Amino acid sequence: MTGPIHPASPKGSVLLVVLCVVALLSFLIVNTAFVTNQHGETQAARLGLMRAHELAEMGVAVAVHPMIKAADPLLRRKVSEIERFEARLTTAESKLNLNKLLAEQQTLVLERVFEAWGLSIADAQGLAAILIDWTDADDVKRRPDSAEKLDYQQMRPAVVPLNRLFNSLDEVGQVPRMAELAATMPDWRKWFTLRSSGQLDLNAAEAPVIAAVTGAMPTQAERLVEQRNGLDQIRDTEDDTPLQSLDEARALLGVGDGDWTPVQPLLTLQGPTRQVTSVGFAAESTYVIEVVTSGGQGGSQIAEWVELPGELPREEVPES
Ligand SMILES: [Ca+2]
Ligand SMILES: [Ca+2]
Repeated sequence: MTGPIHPASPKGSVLLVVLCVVALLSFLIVNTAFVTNQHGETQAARLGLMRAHELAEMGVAVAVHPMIKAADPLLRRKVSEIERFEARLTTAESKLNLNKLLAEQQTLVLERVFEAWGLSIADAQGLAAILIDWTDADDVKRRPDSAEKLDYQQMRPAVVPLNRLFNSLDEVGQVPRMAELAATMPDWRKWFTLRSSGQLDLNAAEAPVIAAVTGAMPTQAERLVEQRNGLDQIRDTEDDTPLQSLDEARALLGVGDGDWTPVQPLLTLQGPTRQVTSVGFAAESTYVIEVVTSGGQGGSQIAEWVELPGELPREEVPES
C-alpha cells in the first residue's frame, strides 16, 4: 500500500526560497567585502609605489648636485615616520671599464682580474685573449687557446663574435666562455662598467678591484680601504679620510716603483663620472633609481637612468 503523495506545502517552499536568497545574499556580501578589501590593498600598494618613486627621485635630485659629496647627510632624509630616501653617491670609476681595457689591450690588468676570480694563470691569459678576439675587428686568434669566427662557427648552435666593443654588460654575458664562467663567478658584473672615463678611482673602488689592478696583496688593499673609511670604519661618513696623493696610495699598498709605473696612468683619486643609487621607501614599498652622469663638475648630463620598482639596491661589493 502506498500512502498519498503530499505535494510540498506552499509555506515550506517559500521558506526554502527565502533561505536560499539569504544564503546567496550573505555569499554576495562576504564576496564583495573580500573584493573591495583586495581592491583597497592593490590601490594602497600602487599609491605606496608611486610615493616611493617620488622619494627616490628626490634622492637623485640631491645626489646629482655638483656640490654634494658622498658623505653629505642630505643624501639620507626621513620625510615622515614611514617615508624616507637614501641615496648613495660614488663614481663609475669605482669599477673597471671593460671596453677601455679591451681597446687598449690591457692584458696585464685583465689577467689579474681573472686570477682574482680564481682562474689559473693560463686560463686567465686565455680568457683575456678570448675577450680581445671577440671584440677586435679581425678574425685572427691571438693565442691557440683563444677563439675566433671559425671556431665559433663550429659550435652548436653556431655563434658570431661581435668584432666591436660591448654596448652592454648583457652582451659581455653572451660570450660563450663568459656564460660558462658565470656559473662559478656569478658576481663578475660587479667588477665592470662601460660608462666610466677608464681610470680606477682609488677613493671609491673596493679592495679586491684595487688589488687586482695594482698587483697589491689583497690585505694591503683592505688596509687602504680601512684608512679611507676613517675611525668609524664605515664608508661615506663625515670622518672619512680620502687619499690625498697617488704616492700615499702606493705606500699603503706596498707596491714597488717598477710595478707601479705601468699602472699609474690607470689610477685617479677622484673619478669624474657620478654614479647614484637612490632608494625611496614609503610604508611597505621601495623603489630604486640608478643614475650615471657624465660631464664632471658643473654641466653634468644624465648618461644612464635605470628604474627598479619594488626592489632594493643591487649589492655593489665584488667578491673575490
Ligand atoms: Ca675578432
Ligand atoms: Ca667613515
